Formats: sequence, structure tokens, C-alpha cells
Amino acid sequence: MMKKLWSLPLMAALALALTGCPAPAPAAAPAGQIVVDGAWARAATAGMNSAAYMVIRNGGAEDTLVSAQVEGAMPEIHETVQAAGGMMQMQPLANGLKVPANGSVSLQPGGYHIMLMGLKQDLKLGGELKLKLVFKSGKTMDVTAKIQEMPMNMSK
Ligand SMILES: [Cu+2]
Repeated sequence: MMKKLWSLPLMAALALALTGCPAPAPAAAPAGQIVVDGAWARAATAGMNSAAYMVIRNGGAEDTLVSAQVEGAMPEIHETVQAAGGMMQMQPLANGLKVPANGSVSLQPGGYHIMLMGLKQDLKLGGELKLKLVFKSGKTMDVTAKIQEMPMNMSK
């Protein structure tokens, strides 16, 4: 009898485990909150520059990423722009990076990024980098970026 009592919940749990798949990322951030997805930073060695990329989603009123803090590097918020002659150039965003209300902004190679100037330590492939994002509203967010290579189709 005990066996039978146990078997039902066990079967249910097994069925759930077998059919369950990862929930898709929600389209919008929870109300009033800022969330960060897919943070990664480019592998580099000490003395070089690197950059961190991510998607920032905002479930509240418009906010602005004004700065970032990283141990062992000087972060700057940059955008990549096409200069005269078709050359791609990076420049700091003096007023920060706007994150629209109930929207998102992507930081990616060839676009917005958090430049990591003057690395004091290696960013080793497969490792992690901790960043603190600071927003105009006063919100801060701790982000862990995975150290990865630049995707093949993005590198020159
Ligand atoms: Cu840059």
C-alpha cells in the first residue's frame, strides 16, 4: 500500500521533469524594475581594453545608465558611430545611455557598450566579470558578465 501512495506524486514529478522546458524570457521587465540579460565581456589581457555587452530591460519610467563600476578597470559608456569616410569610431556618452520606459536597450558589438579601459587583470575566457551599473534614478544593479570571445561575425 505504501508503494502505491508514493507512486502517484513521484510519477507526476517525473512527468513534469521530462516535459518541462526552460521558460522563455519574459518580453517585458517586471513593473518598476530594471533587469539585465545576457551580460558578457570580451576576453582580453591586462593592459588592454575590453568591453561589456548586455540587454537592459526596464519595466518602469525612463531611466538612464550614467556609469558603471568595475574592479580593476575604468569603465566608460560608449557608442559606436560611423564617422566621415565610413570609419567606425567610439565615443563616450556624456549624458549616459537612456533606457526607455517599458522598453529596452541593447549593448552589443558595433553599438552601445561599456568600455573597460586599462584592464589591471586578464579577462580569461570562461571567467566572470562583476559590474555595478548606476542609473540616474539612483538605482544600482550588480551584473555578472561571462567572459567570451567576440562572435566570429562581429570581429574584424
Ligand atoms: Cu568603446
